[in-house]
Amino acid sequence: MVADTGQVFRLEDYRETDYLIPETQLTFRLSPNRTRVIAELTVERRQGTADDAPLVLDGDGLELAGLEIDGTRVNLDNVEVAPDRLAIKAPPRAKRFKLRIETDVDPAANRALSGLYQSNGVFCTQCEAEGFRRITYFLDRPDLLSVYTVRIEAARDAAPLLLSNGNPVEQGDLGGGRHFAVWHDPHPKPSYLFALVAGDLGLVDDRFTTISGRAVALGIYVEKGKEARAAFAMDALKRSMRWDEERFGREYDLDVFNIVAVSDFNMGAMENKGLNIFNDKYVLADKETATDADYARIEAIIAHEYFHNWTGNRITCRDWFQLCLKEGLTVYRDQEFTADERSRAVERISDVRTLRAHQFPEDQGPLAHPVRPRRYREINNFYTATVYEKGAEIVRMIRTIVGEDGFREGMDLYFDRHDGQAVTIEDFIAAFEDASGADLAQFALWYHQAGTPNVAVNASYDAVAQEFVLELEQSVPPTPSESRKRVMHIPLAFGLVGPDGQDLAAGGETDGAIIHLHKRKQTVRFKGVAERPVLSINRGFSAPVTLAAAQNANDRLFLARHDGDAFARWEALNTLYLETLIAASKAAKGGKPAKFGKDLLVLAGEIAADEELDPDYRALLLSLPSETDIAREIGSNIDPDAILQARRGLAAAIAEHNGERFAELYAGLADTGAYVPDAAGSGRRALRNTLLDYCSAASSSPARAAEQFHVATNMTDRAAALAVLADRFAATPETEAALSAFEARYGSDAIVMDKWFQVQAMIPGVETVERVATLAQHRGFRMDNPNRVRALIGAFASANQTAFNAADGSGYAFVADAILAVEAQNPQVAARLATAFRSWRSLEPKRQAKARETLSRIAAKKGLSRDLADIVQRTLA
Ligand code: B3K
Ligand code: ZN
Repeated sequence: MVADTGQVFRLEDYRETDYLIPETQLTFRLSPNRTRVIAELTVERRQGTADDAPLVLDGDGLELAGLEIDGTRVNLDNVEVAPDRLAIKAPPRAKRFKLRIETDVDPAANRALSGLYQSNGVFCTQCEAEGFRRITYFLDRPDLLSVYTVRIEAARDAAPLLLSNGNPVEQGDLGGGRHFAVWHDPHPKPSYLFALVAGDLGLVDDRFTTISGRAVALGIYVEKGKEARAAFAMDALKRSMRWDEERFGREYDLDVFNIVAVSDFNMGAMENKGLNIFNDKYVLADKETATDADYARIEAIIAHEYFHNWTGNRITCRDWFQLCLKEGLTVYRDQEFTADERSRAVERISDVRTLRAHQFPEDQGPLAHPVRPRRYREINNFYTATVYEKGAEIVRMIRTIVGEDGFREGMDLYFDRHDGQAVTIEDFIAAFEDASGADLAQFALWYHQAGTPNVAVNASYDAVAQEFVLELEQSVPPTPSESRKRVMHIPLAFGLVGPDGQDLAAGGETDGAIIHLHKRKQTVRFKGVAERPVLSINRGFSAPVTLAAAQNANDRLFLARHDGDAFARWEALNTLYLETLIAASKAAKGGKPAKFGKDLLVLAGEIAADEELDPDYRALLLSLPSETDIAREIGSNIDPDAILQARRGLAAAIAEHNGERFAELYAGLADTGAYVPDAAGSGRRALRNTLLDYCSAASSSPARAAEQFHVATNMTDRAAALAVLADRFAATPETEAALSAFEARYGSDAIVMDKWFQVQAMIPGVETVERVATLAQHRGFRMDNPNRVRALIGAFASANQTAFNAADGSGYAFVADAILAVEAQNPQVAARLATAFRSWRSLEPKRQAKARETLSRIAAKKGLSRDLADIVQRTLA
C-alpha cells in the first residue's frame, strides 16, 4: 500500500523523459509466491539529454534481485535502490545500452489487484494506471512507448495457457513439468497496456476477417465449464469489430484478439493491447443467470475495450492529465455503437440518466474537477464520471458544432496525424479545427472548467408583433478547482412546437435548430410566428447543463405528449415527475399528505398503453426519478425519508388511477416466445416489469410479484420480481421464501449471488443496516473481492438513501468500518467506496453532523493509503 505523502502532481510540470526504451524484453518465471521477472531494456539517450543525466525508473514495493548494464553487473554504489525507485546515477554515455533488471514479486499475496496477481489461481495483470511499476522498474508513464517481447515460463499443469500482448511467436517444453511461450507485440505501447495471463481456462474461439482481408483468431477465455456463457460476448465482439470499420474506418491490427475473464478485478475491464482482461461479470451471460441489463452492459463494455484499440492504444495519452482523451472519446464511441445496435432514443435517455446520477453530483460536490484535471495526488481517483461521461458529452458537442461530416473528417485527421503517438487534448481539438475550420477556443473551456453550467431560459410571445423571444443567461457555479468561471460556448438544440405538435420552421438568429450560447446573456428573436409555440430546448440533451426554464405544467404536459424529439419528450415528463415529487416531499417533511394532479396520472396511463411507442421507450417514460435524482434536484437540507415517502406516494397514485389497465397490460405482455436479449425482447420485459412494480405499489399483497418470481423462465423476470418483493414487501414470508429459493438455486455462483446481496442492500429503511452487517458475515461474501464489496457495501452506500443516511448515523458508521477493512487489502476499491459520502453537505443538519463525524474518524486514522486519504480529505475540505 502506498502511504500518503501529500505529494501533488501538476499538469504544468510535464517534461519529456531523458531516456527512451524502444525495446522491452520481459521474462516471467511464474510461481505463486515468488515470480522472477527479468526485464531486458534497450535504453536510448534522447537527443539533447545532458551527459550526466541520471536514469530514474519508477517502482512500487519492488525488491531488486539483479542489475546489469551491457552484460556487466552494476556496482550498486552508483545506484540508488528503493522499493519505489531505481536511480542509475551515471548511465553509459553511449547512444544505446542494454539494461537488465531482475525483480522478485509475490502474485499470490497481491490483494490490491494491481500489478501481477492471482485470481482463482490464474496469474493475471492490471497495469493501468501505475501497476507496471509493481512488476519491474521502468519509465512507467504513458508517453514512453516501447515494443515488447514477452517470454512466460510456468508449470504446465497449473498453467497450460500462457498469454501476453501481440502475436504468439514460439512455445515449447522446459522439462520438469514446465513450459514456455513467447509473444511479440509489434505496436509500440506504453507500459500501462502490458498484460500477461497464465492459468487453466476454458476457451471459446472464433474468427473475424477484417475489411482488408486480415484473418484474426478470436479467443475468449473463461473458467472451465462456463464456456457456453461466453457466446454472447463473442457475438458482441464481432459486431464491435465490424462497426468500428463501418462507422470510423478503423480496422484491427494483430493476428489474434484475446479476452480473458477473471473473478477478482478492480473495475469493469481493461483494454491491454490484443489481450483485454475482463471482470467475469462483464463476459458471462445466459438467460438463467444474466438480466437484460447485464447483457446490455456486456455488449457495451466489450465494445468499449475493443474501441480503445484505436482510441487509447494506437493513439494514447501524453500524461494522465489527458485521460479523457481516451476515455471520454471511447465512451462516446461505445454509446454510438449501442445507439446503432439497439435504440438511439433509449440509449440517449439512459446515458443522460447515468450522467445525472453519477457525474452531476460529482460536479456539484467537493470532488468536482475539470474533465482534464490540472492536479492530482492519486491518479486512480480520477477514473471518474466526469472524465468518462462528461468527457463523452464534450465529444458529442463537438459533433453537434462541426456537424456529422466535419466530425468524421476531424476524427480521420486525428487518426492520420497521431497514429503511434502519445498526445494531448489540444491535439484532439486541433484536428477538428483544422478539418472543419471551426474555432473551438471558447468551447475548449469544457475541458478546463469544472462545474455543471446552468442556463436560465425565459421565453415570451408577443401576439401583436408575432414575435417569439428567448432570453438566455448562463452561469457556472464555483468549484474547488476554480472559484471564478469564464463564459462558455453552449450548443442548445431546440424546437418551437406549434399547437398541432409540429415544429415551426426555426428561422431567427440560430444555426439551423441550434442556439450557440457564447455570451453570458443572449437574446434570440423569432419573427413571423403566427401562434404561441411551446419551447422545447436542449433537445437530445445537446449540452450537459441544468436548465432553469420557467415553463408551466400545461406546456410540459403538451411536450410530454407531442415533442417530436424523443429525448425532449421524455425530459418533459421527467421534469413533471420531479416537480411533483419535490412538492410531495416538502409536504411529507411537514407531515402533510401529498396531493397529486390528475393530469399526470392520466398521461401515465395513456403512455403505458400507447402501441405506437416502443415498449422500452414506454418503460423509460413510466420510470419515476430515483430517490437520488429527487435529492439532487432538491439540492439542500435533504431528508431522505420524506423523499422515499413522496416517491412511494406518487407511484401508488399512478397505479391506483390506472389499476385495471396496468394489470391487463401486464398480463398481455407475458413471455411467449424464446428468450432473446435484444432491444425488442428486453424492451417488452422492461415494460412488463415496470408495470409489475406499479401494480405492486397499489397493492398490499406480494402475490403477483411472488408468482412472477416462481414461474419466471429467465433471470430478468426473476430478478425484477425479487427486487419488487424486497423493495415493497421486505418483511413478508413471500419475500423470505423467494430469497431462500434464490440462494438455494444460485448459492455456488458468485456473480449471480451478487444480485442477491445487492437486492437486500437496497431495501429501504434503517433496519437494512443490520441486515447488511449480517450479510457481510455470509459464507458467500468476501471483503477481498471487489464484486462482492460493490454488490453489498457499494449498493448500500450509493443507492440506499434511507439506510445509508439513517438519522442515527449507523449507516455511515457501518460503511466507514467496511471502507477501512477493504483498504487494508485494496486501497483503490476502498477509495471508490468512500466517494459515497460526496453529497454529505446537501443533507439536513443532523445527518450532516453524523457524516462529518464519520469522515473525520476515517481521516484521523494513522497510515491511510494515498488513495483513501485523497478522497476523504477532499470530501471534508
Ligand atoms: N482503462 C480502464 C480503466 C483503468 C482504471 C485504472 N484505475 C478501463 C476502461 O476505461 O476501459
Ligand atoms: Zn475506457
